[in-house]
Amino acid sequence: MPLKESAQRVQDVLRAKGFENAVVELPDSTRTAQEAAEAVGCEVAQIAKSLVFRTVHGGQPVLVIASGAGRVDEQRIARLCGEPIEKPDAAYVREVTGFVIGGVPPVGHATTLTTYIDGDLLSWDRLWAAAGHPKAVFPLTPDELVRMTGGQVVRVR
Ligand code: 5CA
Repeated sequence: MPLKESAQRVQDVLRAKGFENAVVELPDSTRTAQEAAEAVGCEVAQIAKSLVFRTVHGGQPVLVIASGAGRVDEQRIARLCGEPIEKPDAAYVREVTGFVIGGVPPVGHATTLTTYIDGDLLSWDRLWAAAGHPKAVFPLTPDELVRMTGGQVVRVR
């Protein structure tokens, strides 16, 4: 089965960056971290979820790649950004990433996003991230996540 166009775009970006991780499309929804974990059979904490924020004053997009388990402390991210942040609407997420919520991947975005990675993700051998579509994901190691995004590993909670 060929991948959906948006999932294929993620696969192409991975390959172009020199990564061999394979995007898989599942019959069930992987829209939320919980659904993704059930669909691939892993712990929710192994899901690398992509949360987009916007800095209030600078209007800059910020990507937080967080473990699917637990909440991100927005105050912590704001401190890292040096200014308050807010949760943008779905249209903004689509605009800056090029993907719909529930499918926002860690790489391959339409614009450059300042990227922070949840340090909790580094304790797993294998993670799963969204791959451009609410039914598409790909497996990766924490090391690959850091290398492919160039993100800064931080404490987010
Ligand atoms: N495919 C799954 C797991 S790989 C996934 O993408 N999960 S996620 O958690 O990374 O993406 C959903 C996130 O989008 C939510 O955690 C939430 O922060 C954000 N979100 C959901 N609804 C909205 C909305 N209406 N506006 C802005 N952000 C939203």
